[in-house]
Amino acid sequence: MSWSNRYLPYVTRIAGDPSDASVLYLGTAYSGLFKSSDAGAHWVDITHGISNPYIDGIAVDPDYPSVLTVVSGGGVFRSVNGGTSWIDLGSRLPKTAIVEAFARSPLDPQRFYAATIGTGGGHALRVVLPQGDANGDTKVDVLDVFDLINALFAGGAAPIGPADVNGDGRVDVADVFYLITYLFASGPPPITAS
Ligand SMILES: [Ca+2]
Ligand SMILES: [Ca+2]
Repeated sequence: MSWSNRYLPYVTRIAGDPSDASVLYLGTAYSGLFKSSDAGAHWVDITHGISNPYIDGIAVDPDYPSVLTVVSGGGVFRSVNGGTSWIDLGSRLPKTAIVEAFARSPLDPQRFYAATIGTGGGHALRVVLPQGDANGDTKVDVLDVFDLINALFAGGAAPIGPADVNGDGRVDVADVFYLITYLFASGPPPITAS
């Protein structure tokens, strides 16, 4: 959707991609979430998959800018592909909380802080990714094998999620084999390094 010469929805949040100044995200009250890839000249509705169009908070991951975590009236949602698709992480905040600010911890990629009114004070949320979830979409499946191979051998970005599936402290080709064996040959499940 382009809204030039149209009614501008009530904007609740705006966020930018720290690695690309032309990429912007805009949250609105009741009209959903929009993305611009040309510094605001055009906007695309990327709400599909977010169950409530009232956008309370947007956190663009400072280390992985294609990872978005969004709070809407329907709960917390995560995208690992810049808003193309969304994973419902469930409602992790008190129902009465109204989020005023939402950000990822600078130290822990899986921890988020929400400042709220309505229940007072702030809340910490933790998005726990299972071991082996290399692409950070909260599931362990063949997409993680592709993500790992891409990162290790095809110049792709480092895995978003915990990719040391054999628990030896390194992410390398042994993890690819371990994950394939687990997924397709009844091998042992990913090991969480202690
Ligand atoms: Ca995954
Ligand atoms: Ca390993």
